Amino acid sequence: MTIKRRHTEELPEHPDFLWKNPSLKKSYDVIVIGAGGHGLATAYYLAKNFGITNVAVLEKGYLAGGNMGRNTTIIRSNYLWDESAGIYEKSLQLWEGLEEEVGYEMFFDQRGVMTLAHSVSDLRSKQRNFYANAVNDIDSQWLTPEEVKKIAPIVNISPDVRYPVLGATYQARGGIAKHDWVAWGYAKAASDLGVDLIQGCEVKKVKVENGKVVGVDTNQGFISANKVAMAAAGHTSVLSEMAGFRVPLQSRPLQALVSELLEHVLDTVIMSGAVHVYVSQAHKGELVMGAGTDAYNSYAQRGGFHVIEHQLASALELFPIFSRAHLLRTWGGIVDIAPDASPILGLTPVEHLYINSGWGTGGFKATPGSGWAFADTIAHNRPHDLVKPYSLDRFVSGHLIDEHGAAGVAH
Ligand code: FAD
Ligand code: PYC
Repeated sequence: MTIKRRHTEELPEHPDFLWKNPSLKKSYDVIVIGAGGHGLATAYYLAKNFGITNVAVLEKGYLAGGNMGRNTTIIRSNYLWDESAGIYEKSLQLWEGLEEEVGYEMFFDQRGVMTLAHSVSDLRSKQRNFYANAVNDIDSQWLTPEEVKKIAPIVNISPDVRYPVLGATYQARGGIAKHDWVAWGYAKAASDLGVDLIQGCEVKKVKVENGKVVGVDTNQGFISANKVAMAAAGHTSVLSEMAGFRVPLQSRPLQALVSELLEHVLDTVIMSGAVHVYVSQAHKGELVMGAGTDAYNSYAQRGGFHVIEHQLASALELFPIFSRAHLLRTWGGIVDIAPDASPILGLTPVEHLYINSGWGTGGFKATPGSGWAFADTIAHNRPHDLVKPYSLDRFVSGHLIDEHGAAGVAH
């Protein structure tokens, strides 16, 4: 097999409605901070499922300019613990009907996700995951190296490499979607239902009176609200401090890259924690790859080039064919990571202020499920059952949900 450059038609440009800021009102029922996937999905489900349409989504930059437009779009629900199975599987089920529901193309493509095992301990931990998925009715298969090769002929399954392929889990319902289109789909649907999407509006202070949120100070002045929902991945600790409490989150750079456009060589998604790479081939033909987080905290939305270099060197061992591919661009996003690598969701110590954070390296796949369950939590002012395990209290009670092993990416 050889790798060949591809010349393809460009996808259409950004839809027009994205550039039209509606005028900001003085008061809203709900303000959502952050127009990433989670904020937009939350606003959409508030309007759609609960008829709450006096909602503003405030975004300091532009819509989906944060992690939502920077991720590698891997979707799956094959996590280890029951709590994770609950929310990620709900999310995957929503993905399965989402384009039809919101009436917008998102290029959702269930091409399967395979996670490789390279050592005896790796193999045991992946098999543990595989059995846990079976117990939770999450579809998953165990693949031998030969079966890996059959699905993805470009994988090197030689036993003579540093990290030989010993087996893999495979979730056939997993896959990818086009992240910016997902954001635009949710944005358009929310906007059509009456939600105001305000770009260039930075929240500078969360205003609290007598223990209850009353609104936010922004670069466009004070806006009052009955309820405020934080969906500002990477910046949740900053917002929480504005409201007077602290959260156990670290903000870390996570990088990814794409190659030039290539003819099709890969029909599935492949992840390898040990080799430190995950890869899929986008619809247009770029190879989309990422690695683990950089080792320091930052808000700079970029990372160290040595991380990318290391990642590509490792990738070549698994995919020798990539040695002919050219790098087109690299970028970074800032993800917020909790000590157990699971999200923090639900109520906060401030009345009517809600938190949606800590999705770390894995929140794209959770976009529909998170928005759906968060909207329900906000509408009823109590955590939805899927949200309950992810409360801030778990760092006091000790009921952690350690998903480091299933994160797919080193934290
Ligand atoms: P964001 O898009 O970051 O939205 C938060 C928004 O809040 C931003 O737009 C920001 O500008 C805004 N904001 C912050 N502070 C303020 C303020 N004070 N006022 C107003 N607005 C504010 N997940 C997966 O499931 N699969 C993957 O393959 C995957 N790959 C990834 C690869 C990379 C390189 C990165 C960076 C992330 C990846 N993720 C992946 C993780 C996923 O992207 C995130 O967990 C998820 O996008 C976070 O939720 P969000 O979309 O709402 O965040
Ligand atoms: O959570 O599956 C994941 C993932 C892959 C790459 C980054 N996150």
